[in-house]
Amino acid sequence: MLERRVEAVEAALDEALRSLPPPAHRLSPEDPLVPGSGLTAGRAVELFEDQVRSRVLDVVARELKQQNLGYYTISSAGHEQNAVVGALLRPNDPCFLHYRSGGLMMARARQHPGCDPIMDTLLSLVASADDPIAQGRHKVWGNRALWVPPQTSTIASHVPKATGTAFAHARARRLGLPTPLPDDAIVCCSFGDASVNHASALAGINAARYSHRRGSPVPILFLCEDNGLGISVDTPRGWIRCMFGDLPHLRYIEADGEIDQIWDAVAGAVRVCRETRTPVFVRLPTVRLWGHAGSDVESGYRTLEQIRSDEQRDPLVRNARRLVTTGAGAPEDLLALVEGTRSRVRETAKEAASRPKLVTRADVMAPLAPCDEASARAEASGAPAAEARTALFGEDIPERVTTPARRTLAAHINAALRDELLRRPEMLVFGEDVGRKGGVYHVTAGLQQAFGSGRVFDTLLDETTILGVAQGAGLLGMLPVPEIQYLAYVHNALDQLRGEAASLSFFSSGQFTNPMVVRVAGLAYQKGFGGHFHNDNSVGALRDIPGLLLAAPSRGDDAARLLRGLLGVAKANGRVGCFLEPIALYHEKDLYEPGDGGWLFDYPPPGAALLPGEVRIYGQGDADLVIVSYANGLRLSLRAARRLEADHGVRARVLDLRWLSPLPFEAVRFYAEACGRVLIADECRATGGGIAEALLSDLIEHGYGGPAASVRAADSYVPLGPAAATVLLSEDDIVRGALDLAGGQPASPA
Ligand SMILES: Cc1ncc(C[n+]2csc(CCOP(=O)(O)OP(=O)(O)O)c2C)c(N)n1
Ligand SMILES: [Mg+2]
Repeated sequence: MLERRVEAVEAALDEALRSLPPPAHRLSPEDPLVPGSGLTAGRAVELFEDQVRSRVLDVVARELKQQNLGYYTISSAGHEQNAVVGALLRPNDPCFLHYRSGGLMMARARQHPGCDPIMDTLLSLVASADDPIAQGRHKVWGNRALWVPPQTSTIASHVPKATGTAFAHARARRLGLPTPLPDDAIVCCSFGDASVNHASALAGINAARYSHRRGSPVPILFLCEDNGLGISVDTPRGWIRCMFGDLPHLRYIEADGEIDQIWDAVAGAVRVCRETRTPVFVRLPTVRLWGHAGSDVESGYRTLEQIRSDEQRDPLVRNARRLVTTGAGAPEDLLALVEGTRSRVRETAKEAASRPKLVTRADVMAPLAPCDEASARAEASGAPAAEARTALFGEDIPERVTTPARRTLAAHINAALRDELLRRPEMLVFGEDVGRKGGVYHVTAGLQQAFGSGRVFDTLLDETTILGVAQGAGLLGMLPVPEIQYLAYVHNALDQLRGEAASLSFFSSGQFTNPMVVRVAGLAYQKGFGGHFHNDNSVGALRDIPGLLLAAPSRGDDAARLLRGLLGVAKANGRVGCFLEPIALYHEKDLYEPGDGGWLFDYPPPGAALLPGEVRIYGQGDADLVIVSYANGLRLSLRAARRLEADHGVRARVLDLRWLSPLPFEAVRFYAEACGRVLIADECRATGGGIAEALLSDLIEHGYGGPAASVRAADSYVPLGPAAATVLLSEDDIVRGALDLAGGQPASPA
């Protein structure tokens, strides 16, 4: 049935072109298609060609699938009027595209003589390693030269970063920072009519309006390709206009009618966006031909009459008629164009199908997590100029400060951020309450006063937007350091990290990157403030993200070094990193006894940095076991180690992992072998973080034969008040676990 629909639509176009009478008069290419329109006859014919290319690619995608040569059949058929947008934007206006924006892509490629969009699309359809954007990792619209970053299949997830890119471009201009784009560039973001209801889309559109309301330019053109359907569910008639047609801080334009009317409407929208730097929403009515995708049996939820009635609205037939009746083209020429495109695309498809595929795991994963250690170390170990530091810190150069002699973790992070902001003009710090208030825990206190509200700023209350801004800023060459106020709220916007930020390099073969260091305040043990959401002790969702770096300091001086390391790897290798700051240790001063000041440390001067894999070991060689831990658990382990020695004569070394993803397996193996017994003290909930599991299985798989065990938090949400201790990992748990392992006496019961 479906194939017959493809044939029927193809035949209807041919039939229309064969039956149209020749034009009464001919326009020259420079003539307006109709009097008063900005669309010339020549451009209109080019547009038609772009649309036919897109259409034929859709047909051939299905043929390739039937021959088991292609892997993707979601088509742009019926959406080809979006080519107008491709023609009216400049090739350096970044585009974040809907999967049906094929016409737009064809028209855009026309502006770049080096591009062969037919071959590029076919290579993507057959998942060839020669596909110039994803090398076969996904079928996407994407092209480095055309400023089209690849999009994932997650509908609407690209909207926050599109807004972020528009925002970041304006912010760079305000700060006088260079970007790869001209000053008057605008961003385009297309999506479907059902996708617009998604939280991510609403977040992105809201953020654009909000920023505009606050006086920040946000030059973004939202393009809603409205076919009235989301797979099988129809969008209520008039819904898009009703949702977006009359909103402050968003210009709304309908681009409907004949091709020249669409052209003039879109030209107006682009002009408003470019000149006024305001968000503009364009609704482009379209029709969906041939179901959602090749595998979708549309007749299961729509009648043949409905399907046929949509086919009557084929934009290609409408445009062909307009070209002929206006005199822009002769029917036989347009028919020849269609037929010529069909044979060209089919020939090219044969060639594309013979091109190589990615065959090795190494090739597939090459762009996932680039790590050039030398360049990362060089980046991480730079220092601001001495005079600049004197101007910033005055007498209080952090490593020379005598009173207070040493600093808490929060103060170390604050000082390290200052040093990095000082030497990196492209670095931005932003999030909820980070500016005027200086962060809920005062970690960013004073940064806005020192570096200005252009570089250190409060965002609206939406984690999705925060990470969208980070992606946009990273994409344009800045070094964003967004803050997520609590670990629990990362989950709110996890897709922006998991599906988008961390996957960009993979799906663009390393051609686009969005370096960033996401600061996250997290983990448990806060005294006097609590409940689960401020004491979330699971990092499983972050450790699960391919290519994401995750570091968690246990002490202040390491925090400064780790932060520098993450920034270095982000800057040099384009990586996405997460810096998990243990809230309960932010202001902790003591290690063993109240007032001992054992958890205050000297500030490591700029230049001292830690890269992935670098761990810290406490204690001397000759020990009965090694306790492996991190963050709060590390401090608990040091306290437990002192009790083990004093009360039981058991000598423990303590290893600080520092890096939770990737885990420093080799170091753990080394110290496990050296000590002969290993206890993992994992403060994450038992099955939530995967740290203890991963380390223990790695030891077994690598032939470690000695005793090994773990102590972990309970598999529970964290309750309020003192009851929290019932589910969290405790010092007693570590002592007991160590004694069990070392064959000693159990500690006194908890
Ligand atoms: C977050 C997410 N949920 C569900 C899907 C599955 N899905 C793919 S396309 C689609 C419908 C999208 O409709 P619309 O936005 O109108 O775009 P259209 O396909 O009609 O052009 C759905 C539900 C998805 N890709 N991503
Ligand atoms: Mg739709």
